[in-house]
Amino acid sequence: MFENLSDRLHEVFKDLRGHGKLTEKNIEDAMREVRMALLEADVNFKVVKEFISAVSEKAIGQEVLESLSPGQQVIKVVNEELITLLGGATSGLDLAKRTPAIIMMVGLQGSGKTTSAGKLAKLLKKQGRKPYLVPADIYRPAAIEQLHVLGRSINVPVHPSQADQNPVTICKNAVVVAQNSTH
Ligand SMILES: Nc1nc2c(ncn2[C@@H]2O[C@H](COP(=O)(O)OP(=O)(O)O)[C@@H](O)[C@H]2O)c(=O)[nH]1
Ligand SMILES: [Mg+2]
Repeated sequence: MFENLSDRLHEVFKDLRGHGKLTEKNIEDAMREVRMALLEADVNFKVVKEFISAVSEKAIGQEVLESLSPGQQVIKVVNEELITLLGGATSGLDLAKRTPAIIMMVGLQGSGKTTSAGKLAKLLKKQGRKPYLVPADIYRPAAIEQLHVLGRSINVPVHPSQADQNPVTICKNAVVVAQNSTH
């Protein structure tokens, strides 16, 4: 998202070389681009509205730092506000307690569980762990197949769940498979 935003802001500020203050007009143009980038990333419109007003308030009248272009400076403010919005502190996954460590993804249909499971598996694999993906959504058509496709693309094994099985049974069986696996 930041790369996309950088390009957009570069366009907005390309005529504004050198230093000076960020003006209301610059900010307004930049905020239009920020708003579009956030909405395109599926951020809730109310959150976007509050976010834009917080960033505008912070950015208007700021001296442009010697080392930054006005566009970069706005990106900096946006970045700082995004960190505030998402919560400044992050904590890692606590996977050390038991083997296999189990992560259950819970959420409404279409909220991004399968996609996030794939991303997590890829990350954990990179960290030297041995993820095992377990599709347990027997309701959404092709949800199981979707995880298999993802698993193949990141080279992570996927449990052979069947849509006519009970999700609890699927998960219990999968834990046993993971316990006995040497992959
Ligand atoms: N823009 C965006 N789309 C996403 C993200 N995560 C998932 N999606 C898309 O949202 C749709 C539903 O995601 P999926 O992982 O299948 O959701 P699930 O039903 O909870 O498993 C798919 O079209 C995904 O490509 C994300 O972080 N950003
Ligand atoms: Mg899914």
